[in-house]
Amino acid sequence: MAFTLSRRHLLHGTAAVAASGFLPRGIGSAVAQTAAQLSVVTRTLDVKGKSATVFGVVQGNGLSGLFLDPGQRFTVDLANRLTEDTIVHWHGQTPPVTEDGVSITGEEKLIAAGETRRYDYAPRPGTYWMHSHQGLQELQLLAAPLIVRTADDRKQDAQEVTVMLHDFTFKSPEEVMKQVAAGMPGMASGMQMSGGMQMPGVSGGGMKGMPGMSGAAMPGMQMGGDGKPDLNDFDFDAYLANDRTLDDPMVVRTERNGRVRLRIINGGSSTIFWIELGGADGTLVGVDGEQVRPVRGRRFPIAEAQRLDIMVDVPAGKVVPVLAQREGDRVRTGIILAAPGAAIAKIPEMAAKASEPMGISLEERLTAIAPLAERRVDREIPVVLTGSMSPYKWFINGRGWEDRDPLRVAKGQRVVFNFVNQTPMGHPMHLHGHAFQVISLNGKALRGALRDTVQVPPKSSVKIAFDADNPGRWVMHCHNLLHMETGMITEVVYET
Ligand SMILES: [Cu+2]
Repeated sequence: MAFTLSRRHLLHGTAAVAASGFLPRGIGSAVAQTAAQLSVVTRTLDVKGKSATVFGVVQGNGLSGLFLDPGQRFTVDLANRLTEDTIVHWHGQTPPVTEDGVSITGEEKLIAAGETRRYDYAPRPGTYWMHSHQGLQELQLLAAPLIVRTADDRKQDAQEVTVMLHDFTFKSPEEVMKQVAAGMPGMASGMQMSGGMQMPGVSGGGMKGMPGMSGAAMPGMQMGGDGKPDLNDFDFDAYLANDRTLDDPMVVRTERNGRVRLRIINGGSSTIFWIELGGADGTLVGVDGEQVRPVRGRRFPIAEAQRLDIMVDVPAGKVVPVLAQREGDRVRTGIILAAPGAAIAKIPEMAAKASEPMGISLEERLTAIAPLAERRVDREIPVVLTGSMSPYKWFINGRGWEDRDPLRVAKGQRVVFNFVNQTPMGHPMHLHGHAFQVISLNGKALRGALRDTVQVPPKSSVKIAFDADNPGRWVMHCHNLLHMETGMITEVVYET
C-alpha cells in the first residue's frame, strides 16, 4: 500500500534533508573561528498519537546535533536552556578531560540552568554523538548526532543519512528505575506483548509474586539460572528512528545514483538493535567512528552507544528500508530510503520473528584499518562484571560507584582491560577519552576494530587495548543506562 505525503510528511521531509547533513553552506556548521551554537532544550514529540515532552540538543535552526566539515574544529557554545542542571558528553571524542562533559569525577562542573559553556578542541573524524551524562536525562532523549566528516567521505560522493535510534517511554525516569528495581520490565504498554517472542524458562525465578503475568511473551524476565541470556531490562513504549516510529517513518529520497552512507547511532538507553536493510546487502565500513575493513552483510547488531557506518545502494525506482529490530523481540523501528518516484509501502512494526541475542558474530569479523601500533603491554587489568536483576544491582570488580576501586594507569603505558562478564546479560562497556582496540574475544586473539564501546556478551570475555595518552580521571562504564545508574561504573585514573 502506497501512502501519499501528508503535510506532516512534507514538513518532516525538510527535517529529513537537514538530518541527512544536506544543508546550505554555513547553516549546519560554524565557519572557522566562529563557535557553533548548541542549546539543550525541551521539545515535544508525537509518539503513537500521544504528545511527549523530551529533551534535546539543537542548533539555532532547530536541527538536532552538530555536523562538522573536514578540518573544522569543535568550537561550541553550549547553552543550558532547561530548568535543571545538565552536562553533555561528546561520546567517543578524545578532548582534554576538562571538556569531556562529565561532572562526577570532579574534572568539570555541571552546567547550571541558563549557563552557557564554551568547548573547543580538535575533533576525531567519524560518526559520534552527544548525550547527557547527568542523572537519567538520557532516558528523556537528551542526545543528538555529532558527525565529523573527512575529506575522504566527500570523495566517495555518497549521500549522507544519519539515523539516531532511541528507546522511548512515557514513564518518568523515576518510575522506570522503580519498575526495574521491582523486577518488572515494564508491561504497561503491552506493545511488545502482542505475539512477542516466546522466552523459554520464563516460569523461573523472576516471575514470583507478579500477579497477572501468566507465561506468554516476557522479554526481559530473569531467566532464573537456566543458562539463557537476559535480553532486556525494560519494555519501552516505542522505538524511534530520528524521533519517529515505523508506522510514520522518515522518508529520505535518494540522489547521486542511489549511493548512501548510513551513519547509524544507537542512542537507546537500554536497547540493543539489529540493523537490517529489508533483505538488501550493505557494506559496513566503520564502527564507533573508526574505519574497518569492509564487511558485506544483511544484518548488523548495534549495542547501546555504538555506531555503524554502512554503505548501501538504492536501485533506481526502488525502496530500501533501514530497519532496527530490538534484540530478542519482534518490534522494530526505522527509516525509508526511496529512489525518486518509488512508491512507498507500509512496513509492519513487528518482524516475522524475534531477533537473536547479540554475540560476537560481527565483532570477530572486524579488522581496524588503522590499528594501534605493535608494542609491549605495560599493564593488564581485570575488569569483572557482576550483578543481578533481583536485586537490581550491577558492579565492576565487585563494587559500585560510591565505593569504586579506580583502575590505575600511567601516562605512556599500553594498557589492556580484560572484561569478564559473569552475568547472563550483555554489557556495552564504554571508556571515555580514549579509542581502544578489541584484541581478544573469549580467549581468541584478533586484530579487531578500534572502538569506544564494546559489547561484552553474557558469560563472555573481551580484551581491549589502548594507549594511556590523555591524562585525567575518566569514567568507564556500562552504557546500559539502567546498569550504570545502579553501579556498573568506575573510573580510570592516571597516576602522577
Ligand atoms: Cu550493563
